[in-house]
Amino acid sequence: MLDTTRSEEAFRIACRVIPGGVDSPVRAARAVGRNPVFLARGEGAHVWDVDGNGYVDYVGSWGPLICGHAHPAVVEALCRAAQQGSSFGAPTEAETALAEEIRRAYDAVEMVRFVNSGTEATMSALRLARGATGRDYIVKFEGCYHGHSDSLLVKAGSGALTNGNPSSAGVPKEVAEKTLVARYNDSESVAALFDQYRERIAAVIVEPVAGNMGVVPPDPGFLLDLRALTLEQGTVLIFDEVMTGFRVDYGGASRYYGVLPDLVCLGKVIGGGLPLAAFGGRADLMQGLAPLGPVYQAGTLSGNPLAVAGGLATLKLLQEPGTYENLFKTTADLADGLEGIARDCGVPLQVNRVGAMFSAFFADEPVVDYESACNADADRFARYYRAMLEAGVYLAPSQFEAAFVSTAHSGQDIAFTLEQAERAMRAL
Ligand code: KE4
Repeated sequence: MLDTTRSEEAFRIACRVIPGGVDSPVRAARAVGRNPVFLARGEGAHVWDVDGNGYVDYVGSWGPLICGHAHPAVVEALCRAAQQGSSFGAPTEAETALAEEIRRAYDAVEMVRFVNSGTEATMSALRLARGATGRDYIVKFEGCYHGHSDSLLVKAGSGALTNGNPSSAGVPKEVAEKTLVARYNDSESVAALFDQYRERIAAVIVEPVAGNMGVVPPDPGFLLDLRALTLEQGTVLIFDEVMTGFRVDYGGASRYYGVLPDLVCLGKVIGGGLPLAAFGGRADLMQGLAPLGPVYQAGTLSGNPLAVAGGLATLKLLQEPGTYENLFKTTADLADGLEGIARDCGVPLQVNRVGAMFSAFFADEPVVDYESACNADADRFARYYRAMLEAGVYLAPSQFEAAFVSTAHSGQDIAFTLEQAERAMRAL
């Protein structure tokens, strides 16, 4: 039995001063029937909680730590930057360097603006699209999550879905009704909205690989259909690559699937574990931003030197030869291993994987959209989650989240994980 005495005490104290004891709802682990463990340290592919229990980590801070915790090159870059000062609120050459690296990696990106979170990136990209087109309606997809700005907390995934409130309270009706919801992997549902709201839709925003209903890859042709429909209608196509960016390919899902959006939102990996995100794309759109254009967007800590240093160090590591081949092989070995174990144990399991992210759904049928994701057995997942945590494997505490592999995950880590998964599945 895992001794989590100190975590329980820490959680009790936190709950007195932080709502739910957490600064982000998914961390509360309410859907998996236990209190969260409080983490104290991370190194490579491993984390340790305040009771000293060690775990192989597949959350990686929800995606940013693609090179593992406390990578020496990232720590060194952060220390070096910190010694020069933590923030200036003025332009720095490092921001330009990171912007140029993103432009080099992303075929769709001509200009970039840095912000502090994925929420800010998607919120700003939508405002830019509305400003550029003069239109108010936007299209998102059921089960996709793009952060917690008002327009996007409609039929959202991730924690909103996990906690059973995909459409949040507190969003004015007038705002929510401008958000049209289509079905992921269903181009017809998008075409129908375009027919109904002809030339009134400013933007379509999509996770090119859905990660917030669990991992659901795009059907062949789905992204191309969105590209064709939006081009025809003069609608801005926004790829939300906050999760997939630099994770499914160094050029993101955009390069992986060969579809160019008008705008792309990035986050997580590009900050290397510090608060940094970005939106970028066509120069003619991006030049609509203040101080050049009429669309206002700003941020005290945007492009923060420490976060930029973390991002530059991380992207440098990702450019090392063989990095993505190894990441994808490690992910495939784990995903294939889980499928094999489930088959041997007679447990219905669907493992969706793209690049270095995957989800194991306790489901009889393939998970190809929001509806089939919701049919997965969340209770069985909860039992699996608790068994894996007890065994020293740290997973995202929700069936509707992705698991993330890093360059730090070793063959030994994968073997250990599969051993524990077999024990857990035999007891399900
Ligand atoms: P942040 O505002 O949390 O930095 O990013 C929002 C966001 C935007 N777009 C996508 C595709 C995302 O996955 C996210 C955030 N992802 C969640 C995990 N599914 C963050 C974890 C959390 O909410 O605590």
